[in-house]
Amino acid sequence: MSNETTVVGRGTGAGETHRVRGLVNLVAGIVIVAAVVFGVVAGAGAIWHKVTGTTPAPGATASAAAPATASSAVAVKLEINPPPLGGVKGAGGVVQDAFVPGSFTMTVGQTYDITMYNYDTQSHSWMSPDLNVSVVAPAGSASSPSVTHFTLKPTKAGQIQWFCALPCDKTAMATNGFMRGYVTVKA
Ligand SMILES: [Cu+2]
Repeated sequence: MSNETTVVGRGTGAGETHRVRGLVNLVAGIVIVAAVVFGVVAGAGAIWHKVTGTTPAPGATASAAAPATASSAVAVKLEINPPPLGGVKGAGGVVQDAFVPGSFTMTVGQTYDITMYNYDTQSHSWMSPDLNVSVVAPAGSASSPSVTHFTLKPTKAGQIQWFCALPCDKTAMATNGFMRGYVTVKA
């Protein structure tokens, strides 16, 4: 008895399920077709974008070849607490931690090969987010400075701040020309 009721119930349910399933299949079919069409269009768009993005214009090829014959990197010597003072005299004649030079003039597009000598017995760093540089100068000594190389290439003109990002001489860290300063980049 309970079996028969179950069969009737199942039959009715099967009919409804069939209609619903038909609708689901129709919707699914539309979604799949739409997805395929969209995928093909998007794929073609991506390929087109890639091709146009990597195809150099005749003018671009000519200008890209120019830097190869341009002047090479300019060497810059950067010293931290150089002898004989072991720093630079600040306010009141007190010798403060300092990078020498503390300010620079550079040119857009020129590469600078910087050699940093640290005569201090603690580390410092030369950091400038706008120049995309963050370099640590490990501790050295007055007789044997640590030597660190890095390059930078300014991409835009302006007054750009640099600073030592490691905790050191508080006054120097707050004073331009000591543990912070500016790079004047000319076009
Ligand atoms: Cu410092």
